[in-house]
Amino acid sequence: MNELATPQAVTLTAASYKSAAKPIWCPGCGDFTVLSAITKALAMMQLPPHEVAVVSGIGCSSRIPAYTNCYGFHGVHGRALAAGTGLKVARPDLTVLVTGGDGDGYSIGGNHFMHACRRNVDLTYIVMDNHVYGMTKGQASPTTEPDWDNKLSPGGTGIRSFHPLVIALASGASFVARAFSGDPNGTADIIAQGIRHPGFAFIEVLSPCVTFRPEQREWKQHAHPAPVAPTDDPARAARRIMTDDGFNIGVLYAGNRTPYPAQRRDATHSVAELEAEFQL
Ligand SMILES: Cc1ncc(C[n+]2csc(CCOP(=O)(O)OP(=O)(O)O)c2C)c(N)n1
Ligand code: SF4
Repeated sequence: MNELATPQAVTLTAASYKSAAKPIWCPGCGDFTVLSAITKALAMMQLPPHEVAVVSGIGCSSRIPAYTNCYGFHGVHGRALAAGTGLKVARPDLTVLVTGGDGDGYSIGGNHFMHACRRNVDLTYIVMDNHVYGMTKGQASPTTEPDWDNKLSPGGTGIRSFHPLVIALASGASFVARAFSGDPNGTADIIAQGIRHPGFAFIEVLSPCVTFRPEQREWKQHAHPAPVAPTDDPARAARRIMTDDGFNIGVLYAGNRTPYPAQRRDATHSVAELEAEFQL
């Protein structure tokens, strides 16, 4: 009698999460290491690719879903959180990562950002912040320094920068962290912590645009581990973040708000019935 072979557990590595598509980012772009950090984090957690969905908007950084072999959704500029939140509420069994840039998330998508923090749906939002619109060739974004002088905004915009970490805290995010793409292992660890944290986890990754902000290559000299352990007190976290040098890397706030209680429900109407209601 033939004995049935015992199924062997397959160990997933970072490579298990990479698709065959070759990234077309500029050589040296920080987004390469953010992609590696995401795949490392998923491997650390041994999450099967078909149980993970990566959702994005539009921008260089928003190309991430195509480079993984998880479920992916490359949507509309600024609407990644709307799609990701809806997906997680409908399919709470999936691990949902939402990825994108500072233009996508804080400019056109700024309203969704605040309300996603407030809703506290259990997903992880990874923003590759390079303080510029990379894909559309170097316009100022909400996180651009007011005195950044370039040919599209000569003399600088003169407009105060948006502070995403404090806005996330004030809006109710339950996990707030800053990472640096130059440290892929540290970034992977922070992403894994964000995935494990119940509720909306916001991870701002400083990710240089070497083409339109070549001076950001110097960020590697400035980035340093946050000198204190994460707090669960949002007021203390806000004070620390408002007064740090912008390069404290690590989990800065890990709170305990109860996440939005997503529950899988069976559809009450078919698509055909819904379409019928809109017939003219
Ligand atoms: C509705 C809409 N408005 C504007 C654009 C043009 N657009 C594409 S990407 C982008 C900004 C990208 O910047 P960011 O999100 O910071 O990503 P990066 O390319 O720097 O990674 C803009 C304005 C668009 N595609 N759709
Ligand atoms: S333009 Fe900037 S953000 Fe876009 S791929 Fe090149 S370096 Fe990266």
